[in-house]
Order: sequence, then structure tokens, then C-alpha cells
Amino acid sequence: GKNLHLLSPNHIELAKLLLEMEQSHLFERWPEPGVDDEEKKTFFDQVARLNSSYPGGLASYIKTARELLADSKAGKNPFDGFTPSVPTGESLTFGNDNFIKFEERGVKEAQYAAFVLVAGGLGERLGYNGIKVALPMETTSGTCFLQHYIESILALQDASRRLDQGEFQKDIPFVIMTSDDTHARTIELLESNSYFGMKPTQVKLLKQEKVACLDDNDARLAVDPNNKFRIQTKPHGHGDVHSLLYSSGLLDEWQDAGLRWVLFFQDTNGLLFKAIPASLGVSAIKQYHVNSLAVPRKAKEAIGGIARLTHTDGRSMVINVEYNQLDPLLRATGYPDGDVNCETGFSPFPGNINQLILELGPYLEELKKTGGAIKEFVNPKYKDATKSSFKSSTRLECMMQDYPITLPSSARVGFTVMDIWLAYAPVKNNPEDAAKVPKGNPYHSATSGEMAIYRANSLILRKAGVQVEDPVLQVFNGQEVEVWSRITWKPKWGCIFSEIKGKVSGSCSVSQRSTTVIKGRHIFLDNISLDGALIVDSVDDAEVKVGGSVQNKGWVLENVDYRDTSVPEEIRIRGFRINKVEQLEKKFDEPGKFSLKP
Ligand code: UGB
Repeated sequence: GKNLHLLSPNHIELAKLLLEMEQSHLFERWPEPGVDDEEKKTFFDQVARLNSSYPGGLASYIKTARELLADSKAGKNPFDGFTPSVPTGESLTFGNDNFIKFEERGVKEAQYAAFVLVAGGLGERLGYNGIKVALPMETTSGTCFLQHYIESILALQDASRRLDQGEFQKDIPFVIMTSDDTHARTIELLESNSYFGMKPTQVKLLKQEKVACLDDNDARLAVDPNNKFRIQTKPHGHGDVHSLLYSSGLLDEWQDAGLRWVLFFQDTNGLLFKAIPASLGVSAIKQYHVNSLAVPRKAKEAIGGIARLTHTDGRSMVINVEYNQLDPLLRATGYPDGDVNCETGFSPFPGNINQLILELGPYLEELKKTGGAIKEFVNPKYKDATKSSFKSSTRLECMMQDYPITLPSSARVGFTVMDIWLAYAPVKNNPEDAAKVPKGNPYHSATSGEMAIYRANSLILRKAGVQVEDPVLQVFNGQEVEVWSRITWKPKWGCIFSEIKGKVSGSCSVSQRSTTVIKGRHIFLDNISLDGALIVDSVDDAEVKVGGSVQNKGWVLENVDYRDTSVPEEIRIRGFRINKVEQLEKKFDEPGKFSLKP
């Protein structure tokens, strides 16, 4: 009260709100008026931000927190009344007729899509010091995730216009959700690289705010341990993307511009864009309002499981059940063994890779009702079995894949299962934890993420008719991985299978120790036998035929230890570096037809 004269009317309202919500402890350690007055004002600026960035304001946040904390204390199961069963979805096999049919439809739809990358997370499990989208996806070409995503979107945009031959000429919008942890570094990465070739106006950043931490079951807001004039905050989760998109007005803008799809994806999956055209085709042909991309999932793997949940009252929905909840839910509903692999060697519940394709029209209609608010949860770490106090402060969280929870049963919610090698290779785990992953389960490390790119590209070229030699097994940072030929190409070289196939002719072969980087658009592999390293670049209006026998000492993988701090972090977390001993490197920078034959 003594401090009231300092405050603006707006701040006084906020002070009243806090007192009404029984948050007077926030002011307990405040000094006399005249002392630290600026800090006190800044406190209310923070409260104003917390209040305006949460749908329904702080009062609603605290109220929901009390309810969820009470449920958690009572041990209430969020899935009470629901029984899980294995849902049916579309299952695709790379390169067969069905896959090609979906890809050809999907690529034409791509120009009517907007892409949304959620990149507000710091990736605590990975323990990398930079932002994750700045990490090289593979170190042969050195392309970082963000560059790859942008080039993939641009390649799709181009292929889509070319193949559709329609009138539609709008640029595909690209939104990146950031947070205070990633925002400045994301802008810096974009600006210092000229947006990797995208028009700066095509890219929009939406920054999510953190939410207030909670100290106890009464939802008393936590004072920041380092500053008594601040409320401690933590991330609210990727679910924020829906309310941010809605409040930004972008969804209306896209609707008016004639767009049809919104595609959501995560920060470190270098394979994702290989799966996008086909799964977008599935959305279009099966008219899915919601389509989640999935892969076969090992039981207990740290990715969510997609399940049909049927309630005793008859309601039913297809939804992601997060990895820590699937096993207990199964045990509680008649599967005494919980989440276990079936005869296929995988869990019967497909794994959610958190790539969602939403049809824009129904999405916008739904968000007009909900404002984009997503069902939240709380996950307090209790001190003891009485559940009366927490080890550290907690907060409410929400997940983007929980969007379908509020949809009516009539909504068309489906999913598309793809081969793991084609669709999913995230970089989430640090080397130490990755090395402890049970044998046969994916490491999800920088090592496995990079190797997965080479494997996928090798398998795709095999399917296109190239003889790619078998991989060898090697151990990096304690993880045994398959090492395939290091084959990479720019997305514009081929973003669907038929395009890639059209770039290969005659009898081509690549040995296991080989490396190739294809940087140009119209580069054709014709009767080439590669044993070494080959790097080819060309301007877009050059056509280059590469053939003959290429043989040199090539590029060699050398082990490095992740603890060796003399090696840059983005390299040592992989456990290897590339020694570029010898290569054939050629750039064609004039328009025209060329042939490269050593
Ligand atoms: N993210 C944000 O943008 N903001 C946040 O506040 C938090 C995260 P994690 P998680 O890949 O297979 C998800 O930490 O949440 C971004 C699914 O929930 O990598 O443990 C962050 O930058 C799970 O069902 O993953 O698990 C990143 O891009 C499963 O599908 C993304 O959100 C799993 O991913 C995911 O954050 C998976």
C-alpha cells in the first residue's frame, strides 16, 4: 500500500488483481517507498506483459493452475474414462505407386501452404550452447537446419508452380516461433545470411512469452531467485503457436490470399521435407482437417504415441499421448504390460513426430472459438508423497499437437505413417545420453541425425537406380551407426521422387567411402562411377551432365571425442570431423549445356 503513489492507474489495477488472487507475498520483501522505485515499476511492466500475453490474463492463468495442481495432487488421470486403441491412418512406402500419387498431388498443393517452425525451445536435452536451427544438419555441405528448411520451402514453391501450371503465384509464407531464449540469435542468423535466399518479407517471427512459475499448490507465483522485483518465468511449451498465429492476424491474411494449408514442424529434423509432399497429398486427397506425421515407434521411445481415445460417454478422438503418459494409460486400461513392442518389433501406436498439417479453413473457424488456447497440463516435481510442496517451481505447459482435443467428433483427424529412414531424424540428445540409449532404439543425437541424411539420400538414389554400396558400421561418441556414402543435394535438385529419378540415367554407382555434394539445379548423373569426392555446382540456367569414372582420395571421417573442447562444439557433439583430402570440384557459372567427365 505504501508504494501505491508510485504507480500508474494501469499498474494499480494490476496490483489489485494480484492481491485479489492472493499473491501478496510478491511484495513481502519490498523496501520502503523511495528505495528501488524504478525496479518496482519494472515489476509491474512484467506483470502487465504476463497478463496481456496469456488468453484470459493472469487471473485465468492462476485459476487454471489451481485446478490442475489440485488434480495433480489428487492423482487424477487426465485420460479418465478414456480407453486407448490403435487408430487407422494412411501408411506410405517410399517410391511405390501410391507414394508417387500422393507426392504428385502434394507438391501441387504446396504453393497453397504456409509453413510454421516452432523454434522457441533451447533443447536442454541436447545441451548445445547455440540455437538448434543454427546447427549443421550435416557437415559434408555444412548446411544448417534453418538454411535447409528455407531452401526446401523455396524448392517446393518453385516445383509447385511449375507442376501445377496454374495462375497462383504467391510466395509461401514462413513463420518462425521464437522465445526470449532464441529470438535475437534467430534474427541474427537470418540477417547475416541474407535470409538464405528467401525474401525477408516472406519470413515472420512470432515470439512466445514465458509464463509465471508457481511455488505451491495454491498457485502462488514464484519470485525470481535472482531478483525480488521479478516473477520467475519458464517456457509454456510449443502449444503457444496456435494463439500466437491467431492473434497475429496471419491466419485471416492467409485465408484471404487463398491459402489452404498450415504445416507445423520442429527445429531439428533434417529428413522432414522428404516426407512433406506425400503427406500433404494425403491431407488433400483424404480431406483431413488434421494430419499428423508419424513413424513406427519403439515402445517407451521418447516420442508421443498416436492413439484413438474412446470415452465411456461415446466421444472419441485421435490424439497424441505423450511418451510419459502412454505406458501408465495402457496399464490402467487393460494392457497389464503397458507400452510394449508387438510382433513387428515396434509399439502398435505410431510415433508422433510432431509435424502437423492443418487445413486452414476449419483451423481458422476453430480458433475463432478458442482463440488458440490449448489444453494445458502441469508437471510438478513433489518433495515427498504428501505432494504438499515442490522441489522447484513449476508452471503450466501446453503442446501444439493437443490442438485436436477441442475439435468435435465430426472433425476429420488422421495421420500418415512413413518410413523412419525417410521422415524422422531429430537432434535432441547429448552424446552422453545418446550412448546410453538401449540398443536398437534411435539415438536422436547429432551423430545419428547426420548419418540419417546420408542413409536417406543413399536409399533414395538406390530407388532411383543408382548402385549405392552397402554401409559400414562405425562408432562415434559411443554410438554405433551405419555409415553410408555421404551423398547430399540441395532441395532444388529434387524435392519429390520423380524429379530425382529424372536426374539419374544409365548405369551409376557410388562406393561407400564416397562423398558427393550436388549444389546445382540441373545436374544430371549419367553413367557415373564415383569412388572418392565430387562437388558440383551450377547456376540455375546451366545444364550439366556428370559421368565417367571419378576416382580420388576423397573425404575421410575422423573420430573426435565430444569432451575434446579444442574442437568446435557443433563438430565434437557428432564424434567425427571430415578431413577433405582430395576431391573433384567444379562450378559451372555460365548458362548453357555442359558435360563433366574426368
Ligand atoms: N518449443 C518451442 O517452440 N517452445 C517451447 O516452449 C518448447 C519447445 P522438444 P518435446 O520430436 O518426436 C515433442 O523439446 O516437447 C519447440 C512432442 O511433444 O524438442 O520433448 C522446440 O524448439 C513429442 O510428442 O520436444 O517433444 C522444438 O522445435 C514428440 O513428437 C519443438 O518445440 C517429440 O517432440 C519440440 O520441442 C518428437
